[in-house]
Amino acid sequence: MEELGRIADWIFQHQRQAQEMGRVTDRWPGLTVEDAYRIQELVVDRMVADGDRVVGWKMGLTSAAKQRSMGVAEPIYGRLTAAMELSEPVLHLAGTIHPRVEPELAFVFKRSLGGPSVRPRDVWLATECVLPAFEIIDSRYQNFSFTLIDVVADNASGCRFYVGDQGYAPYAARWDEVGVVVTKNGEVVQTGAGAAVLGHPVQSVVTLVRMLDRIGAQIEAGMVVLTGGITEAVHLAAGDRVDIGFEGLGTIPLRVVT
Ligand code: OOG
Ligand code: MG
Repeated sequence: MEELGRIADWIFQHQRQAQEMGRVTDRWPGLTVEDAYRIQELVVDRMVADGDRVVGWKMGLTSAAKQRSMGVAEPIYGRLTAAMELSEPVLHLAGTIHPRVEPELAFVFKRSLGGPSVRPRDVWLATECVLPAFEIIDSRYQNFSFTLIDVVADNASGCRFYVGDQGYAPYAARWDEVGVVVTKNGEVVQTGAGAAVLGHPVQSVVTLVRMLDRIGAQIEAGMVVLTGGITEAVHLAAGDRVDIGFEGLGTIPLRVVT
């Protein structure tokens, strides 16, 4: 639909210029969730036309705590591109609006994975490794405030992500039992465990694959999937030092600079 393309243009401009915007659902009432995912796809098409490349998927709102705090009652997915990936754990605030960081577990795939009836063991067979990671979310909506349709259209608040250097075999840990401690400027600000993500992060991948199947998409070999924030997102400001510790799997030190 032509209208969806116009909405995508509008969101794309705000994302590119890191500019806050009003809710899509206020400006264009009557959009469905399916429309919102289509808009998201069209926005990412524009990034790709600009020279970017899709490298994976992200799941969001996979924990009860996050659903409650954002006022959205179901998991969502978004698209990850090459330009979003940080090569070192340093966030430059230029090009962001009001960024927050979330500890996440990333899955990297050696084989494609799709279909309506994927099970956890199909996920493990297709997984090359699991890695500690973080995501920087930065909703383009004023006050980080949105409905399900708004946040889906805005690529699930995707902004940047970083995947640690050390990957672990799928069976190297009980991913639901991995504890996470987030320290900001020396103070513990969040704690959690892998189980916060739909009971077990593998369930997040299962859910993603089922959602993708509805639009005829899948996880491709070589892709990365962020399974969803393990704790509430932590606000970031210039000069912050945030240590994201994954029990027994190392700590990622994030620095925030202007
Ligand atoms: C939506 C994106 C949430 C996660 O991991 O839960 C997300 C938002 O809270 O802005 O990426
Ligand atoms: Mg996230």
